[in-house]
Order: sequence, then structure tokens, then C-alpha cells
Amino acid sequence: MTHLTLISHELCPYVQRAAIVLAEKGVAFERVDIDLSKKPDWFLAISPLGRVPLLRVRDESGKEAVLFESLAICEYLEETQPGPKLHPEDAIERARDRAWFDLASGLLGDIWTLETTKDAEVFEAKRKAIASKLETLEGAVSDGPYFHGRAFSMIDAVIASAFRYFEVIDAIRDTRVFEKTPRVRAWRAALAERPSVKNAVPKDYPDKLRAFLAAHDAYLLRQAPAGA
Ligand SMILES: N[C@@H](CCC(=O)N[C@@H](CS)C(=O)NCC(=O)O)C(=O)O
Repeated sequence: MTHLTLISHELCPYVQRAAIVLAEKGVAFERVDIDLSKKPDWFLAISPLGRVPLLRVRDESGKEAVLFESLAICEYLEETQPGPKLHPEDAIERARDRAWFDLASGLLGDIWTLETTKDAEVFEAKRKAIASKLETLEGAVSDGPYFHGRAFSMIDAVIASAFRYFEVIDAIRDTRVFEKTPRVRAWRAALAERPSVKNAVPKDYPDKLRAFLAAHDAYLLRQAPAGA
């Protein structure tokens, strides 16, 4: 049997994509979290870009391959692993979803800056960019509960970690990025309840994310109302 190891970081949103796909497919895997501020030598030796996630794939003969980039890993899992197919059967829908992956990754980039910037203007620009991307998605999402309706699919796995950030961010300071997007709000709520999504991060994820924000002296925290 093939042995899969997901090289991870506890907070990484890209890692969560692969963890969610593995859980949806019911595939056993080992997860190894590393400290990205002190990348181990063994990790640097096998990671072409020095980033997580990596997926180590060891076959029955002991031969090992290392995959990198979250979307490539998700596509590999979809092609090779048992369990439900996560991509739509229709080629047009599949192609569109892959196009939406690009927006989802752009959203993660915007959120990274929103949570790490020390600058008020940058924060506001990113807040607006995120709201605008969510408004674009509002026109594409189904009646729910998931992106394509009743079946959970790859686009759900790819975007869930972006939505999760706002459980912590909006508790500190309401960014109102979901204000004009009722369908995306409902989609986000459905994803938050999905076991594969819940279990893609440790139980103390909110505390760890807050500690990360504090370590970055984030504008988000500095501007938080007293007591938040
Ligand atoms: N495009 C990559 C992004 C992965 C990424 O940026 N991972 C971050 C952690 S969330 C990382 O490993 N950063 C370490 C670094 O850049 O030094 C993917 O989809 O996998």
C-alpha cells in the first residue's frame, strides 16, 4: 500500500487543502508539522521551494516521490486515491473550478497581507480587495450548501481555509468583508461545519493564529477595540 506523509505547518492554509481532500477521500496519512522559522535540513533537502505542503508518496517497493504545491497535490490525490471523486464530472465545470482556484489563491495572498501588515492603508486596500473577490464569488456559488450544491467538491476544499481565517479575524475586528455576500456567507457556514474542514487544523488554531498576529505586531490587533 502507498504510504502518504503530509509535511505541514499548523496554520498553513495551503496545507489545509490537502488535509481536507485526504479526509474527504478517507485516506490514511501521516502528518508531520514543521517550524517554518527553523526549517529542518531534511525538509530543505526535499522541498524545491522551501514551502509546505509537501506530500511524500512511498510505494510498496519503498520508492519515494515528493510532491509540492497544494493544488498539484490535490489533483494527484483526486487521480490516484479511492473515495468519492471531488471534481465535477462535467469538463466545463471542472475547467471553471480550476479557474476559481486562482481566485481562491489570490484571496489567500490578500488575507496574508491583511493579517500581517502594520500599515492602515495597506490593511484597508486588502480589506476592499477581499470583499471584492467575495462579491465575484457571490455570482458563482450555488443555492448551497456547497459551491456546486449538495455534493462537496474540490473547490470547497480549496477555499475553506480562506473562510476559516475570518473566524479569528472578525472576532478581533469586524472587517465586514462578507457584508454583501449572503450566499458566500451561507457557503462559509456550511464549510465550517464539515468534519474534514474542522479537523484540518489543531483544536487550538484560534490561539495559535492570535499568537502569530501578535508576533507580527499586526495592525489588525493594534486597531482592535479595547478588550478584544
Ligand atoms: N503556492 C503554494 C503556497 C505554499 C506556501 O506559501 N506555504 C507557506 C506556508 S502557508 C510556506 O511554506 N512558507 C515558507 C516560506 O515561504 O519560507 C501552495 O499552494 O502550496
